[in-house]
Amino acid sequence: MMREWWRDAVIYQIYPRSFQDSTGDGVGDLNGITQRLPYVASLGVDCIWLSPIFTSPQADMGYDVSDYTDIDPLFGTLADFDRMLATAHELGLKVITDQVLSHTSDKHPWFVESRKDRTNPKADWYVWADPLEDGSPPTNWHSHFGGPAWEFDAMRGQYYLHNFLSQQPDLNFHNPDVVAAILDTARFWLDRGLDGFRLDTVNYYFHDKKLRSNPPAKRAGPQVMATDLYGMQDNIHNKNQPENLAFLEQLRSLCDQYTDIMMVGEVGDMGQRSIDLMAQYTAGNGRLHMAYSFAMLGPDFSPEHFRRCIEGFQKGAPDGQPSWSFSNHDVPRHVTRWAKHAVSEDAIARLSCAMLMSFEGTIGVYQGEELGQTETVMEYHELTDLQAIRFWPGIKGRDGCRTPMVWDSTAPNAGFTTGTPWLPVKGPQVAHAVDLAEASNDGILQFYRDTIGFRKTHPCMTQGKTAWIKLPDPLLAFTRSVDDRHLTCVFNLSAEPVVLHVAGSGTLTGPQNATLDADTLTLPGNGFAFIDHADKLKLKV
Ligand code: TEU
Repeated sequence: MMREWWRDAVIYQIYPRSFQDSTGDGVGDLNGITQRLPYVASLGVDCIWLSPIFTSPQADMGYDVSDYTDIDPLFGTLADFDRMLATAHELGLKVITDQVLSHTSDKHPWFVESRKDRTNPKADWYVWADPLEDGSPPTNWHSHFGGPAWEFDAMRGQYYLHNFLSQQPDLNFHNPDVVAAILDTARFWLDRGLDGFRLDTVNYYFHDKKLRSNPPAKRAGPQVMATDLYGMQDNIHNKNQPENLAFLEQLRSLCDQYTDIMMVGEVGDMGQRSIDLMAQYTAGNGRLHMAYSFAMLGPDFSPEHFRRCIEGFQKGAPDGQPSWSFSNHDVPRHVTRWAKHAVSEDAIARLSCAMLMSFEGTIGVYQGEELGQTETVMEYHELTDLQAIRFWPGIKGRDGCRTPMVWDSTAPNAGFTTGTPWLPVKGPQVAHAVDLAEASNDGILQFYRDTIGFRKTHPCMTQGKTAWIKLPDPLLAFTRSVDDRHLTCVFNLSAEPVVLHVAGSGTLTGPQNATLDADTLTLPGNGFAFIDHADKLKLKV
């Protein structure tokens, strides 16, 4: 069988609101994306993932959909979408969209009808339940964005479930009509020529039909973005239900009626459980093709952590495919997040790129990451993310990683818009603008291009099996091998230089910043090395 395209892919995430505005309304759009696709292709990536572009009141920036089969006027029209898709395909880029199926917007006509009374045709399309005797919500479930996961609706005299914002009511997947309607929306996009889906909150589709309350957390886990109560309970009844898997099998069969479609699911959970779930959701060949992990989106930058993520997944799902990212639209950008381990922003940007591209699995790059972009410092009055507004200043929210792409340091708003940008464009970010990066042949942008190119041309970087090399902190090292070709990858996760002893013969290859002198490998702070070798190679500190 031909190796599937997505296995070796680098997927570039575009956050459409912030990529390129073509109308001057301050919000990015599809025509803006189309205009910038040659830049995206120039990075050497294989696929773009578009955060939601569907009709939406934008309470959660498009993750609250009110029409699954149309484009929000903010972003353009279906014709603009078709043009964008055709242009991407001409450039050799696949396109996947973010499908937010677990919940809709409270403005979706399905919900508008559902909330009217208890007998309308959509009455059972959402998760409605009576108040307890004392008027309190039916279960103790917490919303991921804080507070109870239930909102009382006076019109029906009942509560509805929302695992996220109250503007995002959860669909009732136990209802076969809902499942059929959702499958229809997927068919709509596949018929238009889309290459696959990034499935938002893929483990939240079903809830416990018996509406059992969650037990208290055994141990309050480290949350990437802890909200007030969410980590306090073991969220076993509002998500991760076995029925999720059966639904994914249905969606997969639909996708399999088309050619080369890929489903990557965002498995929202923390710690080891997220790794176990990723394994479950990709097991066999009939569910997700790939699981998108949160595991590397947190503060942990220890070699042990990266090893546990990758090894844990491989043990749990030997045939499954993980998708690793260091940044996305929900977490602080990694150059800022991992700053305390950095020699400089530049050095940590290079080290993390070298590491990420060498991991076994599919790789995700978030727009701006290829410029070494940093988190934007936000003022309270500039916030748009409802989660941030609610929890400020304890949680700084997600606006700081969503500020506009910076294209041209000499243009107003760095060339993102001629109008007023929906989030501010600030000096520290403009310092990373594309025009400045393009003017230098050894900046971060060129480094991403080179490293992605290296990954593409060195079979060990994509297809190599990973064998771990035990070295003390702060070193992360492994060898990736295809037949008798070996590539040893060594990373120094600290700001202090490290000297290693090498037994065996090898040569440095790919992007370089270390020296290999006879049997001595010297890594600067945040240094890395790729060593090609035919025979065994031993590393010792
Ligand atoms: O995120 C799901 C999710 O679980 C995140 O809230 C994540 O846990 C958090 O941001 C970091 O721990 C997806 C989307 O990526 C996010 O933008 C949406 O707000 C959310 O779903 C609801 O649709």
